[in-house]
Amino acid sequence: MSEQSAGALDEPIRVLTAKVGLDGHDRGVKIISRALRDAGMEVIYSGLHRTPEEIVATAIQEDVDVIGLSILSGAHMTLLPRILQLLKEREVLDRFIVVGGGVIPDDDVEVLKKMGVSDILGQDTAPDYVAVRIRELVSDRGPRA
Ligand code: B12
Repeated sequence: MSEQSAGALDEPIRVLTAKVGLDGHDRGVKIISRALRDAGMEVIYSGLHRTPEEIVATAIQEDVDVIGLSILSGAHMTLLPRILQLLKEREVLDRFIVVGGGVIPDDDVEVLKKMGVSDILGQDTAPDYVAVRIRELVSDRGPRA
């Protein structure tokens, strides 16, 4: 997608769904990817075992609106901050909405939100609600600069 069209709110929302590290739990991310696609979004699924560097490079290259990380390994307090740090280093933190899902304790959710993760939708979240929430976050952001 060109930089021009990425700014318009009537363009389909582009989402990178991703698995980072050794986490092999891919049922949730596949369900969410399908639900977002069914809701009219353009979804790129990273596949398993990506590095934070690969996720950031793919997000930039694919010009997505949302980076959606699915983490059930317990490594969320390492991986999510690392991704935020890489986005910051590349001066693109403001360009992306970062959301998470998986097995993430409530206390950690609060800390991660303070660090810059827009929302975390964990176990038992209805897939349809994930699509609604992502639409809401993109709409709150407004057209891209
Ligand atoms: C099924 C399962 C497995 C399957 C995975 C099959 C697969 N291909 O996915 C198998 C048997 C392979 C497995 C293996 C292991 N597992 Co396991 N597994 C589970 C289990 C029982 C269910 C996970 C699941 O599929 N849930 C159903 C899906 C639909 O839910 P979900 O992924 O949470 O997704 C939902 C939300 O989180 C959210 N969501 C998910 N992703 C995203 C992304 C975005 C962007 C958004 C917005 C939302 C979102 O939306 C989804 C819909 O509601 C959980 C326990 C549990 N209750 O979660 C343990 C669990 C995740 N496993 C665990 C462990 C420890 C392991 C093993 C290390 C065990 C071992 N010693 O071998 C291995 C690791 C394997 C690996 N390489 O990673 C632990 C993790 C502990 C932790 N995080 O601290 C858990 C929590 C069990 C426990 N209570 O101890 N596991």
